Amino acid sequence: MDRRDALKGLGLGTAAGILGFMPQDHRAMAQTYAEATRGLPPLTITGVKAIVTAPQGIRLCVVKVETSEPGLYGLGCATFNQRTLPVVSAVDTYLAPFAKGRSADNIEDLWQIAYTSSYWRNGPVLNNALSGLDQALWDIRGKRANMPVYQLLGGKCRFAVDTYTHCSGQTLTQIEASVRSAMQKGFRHIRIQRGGYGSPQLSNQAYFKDAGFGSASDQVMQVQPYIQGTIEMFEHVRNTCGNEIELLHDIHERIGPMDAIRLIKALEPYRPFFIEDPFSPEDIGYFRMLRDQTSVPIAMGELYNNPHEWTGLITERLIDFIRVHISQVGGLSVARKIATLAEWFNVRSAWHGPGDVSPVGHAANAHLDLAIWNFGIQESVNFNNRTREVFPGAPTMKDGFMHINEAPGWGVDIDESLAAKFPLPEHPGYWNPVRRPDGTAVRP
Ligand code: GCO
Ligand code: MG
Repeated sequence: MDRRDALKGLGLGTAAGILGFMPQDHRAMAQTYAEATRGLPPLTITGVKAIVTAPQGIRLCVVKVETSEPGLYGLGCATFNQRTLPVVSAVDTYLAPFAKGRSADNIEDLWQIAYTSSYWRNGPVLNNALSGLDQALWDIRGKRANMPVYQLLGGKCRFAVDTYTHCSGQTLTQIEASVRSAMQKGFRHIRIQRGGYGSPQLSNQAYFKDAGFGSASDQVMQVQPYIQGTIEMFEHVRNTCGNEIELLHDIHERIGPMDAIRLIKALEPYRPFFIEDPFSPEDIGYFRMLRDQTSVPIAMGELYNNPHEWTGLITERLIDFIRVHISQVGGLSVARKIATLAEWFNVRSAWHGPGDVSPVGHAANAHLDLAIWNFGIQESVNFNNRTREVFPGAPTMKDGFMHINEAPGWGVDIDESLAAKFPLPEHPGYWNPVRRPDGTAVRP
């Protein structure tokens, strides 16, 4: 036998050995696993659908996942207020047939294969659809285990979720009154804004309108009046409401990076709890420059969809609060990984929690808030009665703390027939254009 035959023989022998070992023993091991888990009958997904409703005029989207166990279903938030209908299509036309018949037990596996089922990924529409499926599976898992989801994540690190509320006004006196009212309600953290984002009411040079550029409904926003007005606002609130209250502010990416750095440095004497969205996601490269120039804590993330947007900011310690919108990053399964990564760099949570998150999504925020050590602060909820009737068990507020409904899963349900009574508004939900005096579009 020559050398080549010998090697071939060895190779074939080895291959046969491996193959011979694998199928038989591997199948035997799988059989053992199935026997070991026989107590829990395998649960399969039998239905996935998007439910849209607008009890507060904001477009909410929730995904309902039904299972092979009669009556056992889960809910997940998939709310993308500005593009709701593409999310509905992503759920009903694509995710539903993909997920039906698959195991409802293996959440991470289903998340991973659904994530790549579109090949192109990490965008807002598909991430929201994925979040709806993911959060619904966590809801089901909690109901099956007869535990609130935070218990599945390791139990509580705090008795309730501390929150911040929004205060704003057109004038300093109005803002002060709003802050005093919030303090009386027990809030210890207050976001202060002078009018809308970028204080457009302080702008008066809408030259583009005189020139017939853009649309009459486009809003003008000048940089310096906003910067000066914000500094005045912090000074006034500190002078009138004291130094104990924690003050937050959202720049909402309305000014250029160097203007944002200048503003934040000017606010340092007023001790902001955090300044949010100093830059657009496209200007992520400025965070290091900001970090080198000020100790003001920074929050960023509500506009993020792609892991490359948050990973570096966390691992390079360039922000203090990670503020992703959990359904925009793909659901609880992603947010808990972000929280775990962030803990090692002492970056704390401040999940996005505005009106355009469903009560299911707010519950997911709160369950994760309860279970992680590196909790920072949570944007508070402000549901009207209609919303609470559509979503029984929605989180509640008391003395500035958010409380969840201590029930299996998220503790939030949906009354589908009532939800149908609050259809989406006709208007598609565009974010209206904001322009500089010369008409240049401002990133909102
Ligand atoms: C916040 C956000 C919101 C967003 C809104 C966009 O900090 O809560 O900036 O106000 O503007 O969620 O739809
Ligand atoms: Mg914001």
